[in-house]
Order: sequence, then structure tokens, then C-alpha cells
Amino acid sequence: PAPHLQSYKNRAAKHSNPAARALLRCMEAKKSNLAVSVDVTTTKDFFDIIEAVAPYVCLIKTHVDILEDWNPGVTTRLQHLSREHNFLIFEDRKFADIGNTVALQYSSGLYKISSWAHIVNAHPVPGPSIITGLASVGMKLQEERGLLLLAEMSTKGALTIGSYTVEAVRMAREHRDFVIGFIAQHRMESIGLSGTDDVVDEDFLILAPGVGLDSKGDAMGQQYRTPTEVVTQCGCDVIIVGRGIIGIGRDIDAEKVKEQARRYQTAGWEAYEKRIVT
Ligand code: S5P
Repeated sequence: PAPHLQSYKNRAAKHSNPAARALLRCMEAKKSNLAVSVDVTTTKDFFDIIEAVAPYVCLIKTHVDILEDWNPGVTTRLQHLSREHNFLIFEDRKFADIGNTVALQYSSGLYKISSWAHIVNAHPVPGPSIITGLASVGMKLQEERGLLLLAEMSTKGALTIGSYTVEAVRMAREHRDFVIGFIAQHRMESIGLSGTDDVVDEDFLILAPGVGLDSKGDAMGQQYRTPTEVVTQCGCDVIIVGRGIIGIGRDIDAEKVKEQARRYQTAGWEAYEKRIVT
């Protein structure tokens, strides 16, 4: 059966990339396909949220460059929490430059992303060299590292459609050792690629942002769908939730955040259980 009809557990046992394996194992162990996007600007809020949601998530998604008081201790503490609470770390850096530049942005600078983020993502717009650039850093480390390509975006009017998405999938297929999947809104099979190549042992993870239970969008083009639409109907594997869980107010209410995380975890898992056949 196609990957999305199989359990996370079965897929974990077969996957060739260590980061994908670790994520799938964690999803199975915690019964969670929930990634929380911690889009806040102070390290206090950042860790208050992570500590509140940690038991309910398989993945924490960060934008470390929006933290006003970032310091190297932040990523040390984040890695510690990742081990303690069993979740992976995804820095949503959206690389988009030539191979040489993205390799430097991934390995160096203030953030040294490759030293702590299990997963990063990249826009396919520069072509395959963006993958080889990032792989020249990530694949050299003896660590669990993987890359997601942004094949589709969640925003109104996004240009990630048609042949762009098709070519993104083609690029990923050429680099299956490092590219573990896509940021997308649907499984790629559902956009007309299935059967065009030898895809027998292919298992790309689909991580879908733009998920909300109470809202259809924001004032800046974001569009939300429910976990049922995303996971059961569109075959995505991980739901990425930001403001639906962390809220939009100024003060973080850890109890509310926890309650919402639990709610999305349950919704995501039930949507997955409705989908799998093995
Ligand atoms: O197409 C996309 C890709 C990404 S990675 N649409 C998105 O919204 N994202 C990210 O997901 C975005 O950068 C943000 O961090 C998160 C969605 O946040 P929310 O508050 O709208 O749930």
C-alpha cells in the first residue's frame, strides 16, 4: 500500500533516512502527529510554550531569527528538552539561495543551524543545487539530519502550483538520501505523479502548515484547514500548528496552551487512525 495507508510504525521500520526514522518512531511512541510552531519573540515565551506542549508533540518548529534575546544557550536548552521529552527540532529557515550560500547559512553564522536542527526546509526555486549545497553540510554530520522541500505553500495566491510542485517532487526523488519529504498541502500522489516513476520504496513525509480548528485564516493571507481535511482527506502526515495553539495575545497562558496542544494532538491522531489500513 501507499505510504500514507501504512502506520507510522511500519514506515519507521523501513525508512532509510535517520531523521525520518526518528520522527516516525517518535510519532508512534507519543501518538502524536502534531508539530507546534513556536513563533514568539522572547526566549521566555519560547521555553514556556515548549515546556507546556512537549508531552503532546513529535516536533517543535522554530524561527530562531525572530527571538530578540537569542543566545547560544537557547539551542543548548532546546536540544536538552528535545532529548528529555522525545521530540525533534525543525528550524523553519526556508533556504532559497545558491548551494554555496545555503551551505554557509546552514552551518555557520550566529545560529549554526546544522548543529542542532534535525530538520530544515528549502524552497526548490534555485533548482537541485540547493539540495546538494545543504546535503554537503547535513550528510557529513554523524547525526539525524533531513531536508524538506516547500512544494506547496498555505497562503492565498501562492505560486507553488502546477509544474513548480511537480518539479519539486522530481528534485526530491533525485536526492532521497537527504530529502525526507515536503512542506505541502496534499500528498504528492494526489497531484498526479503516482505511477510516473519507479516509486515502490519511496516514502516522503508530508508536513502541512495552515492548520486550525477555530479559524479559516488571518488578515495576511494565511489559510487554515482542519486536521481531518489535512490528514484524513489530503493524506498529510504531520500537522503544523502555530497560533491555533500558542494564541495571538501578548501573554502566554501555559494552561491554555497545554489544553489546545492536547486538543490538536487528539484531532490529528484520530484523523490519522481513520486513514491507515496497515
Ligand atoms: O506554506 C507555509 C509554509 C510554512 S513553513 N505556510 C506556513 O504557514 N508556514 C509556517 O507555518 C509559517 O512560517 C508559520 O511559522 C507556521 C504557521 O503558523 P500559524 O500561526 O498560521 O499556524
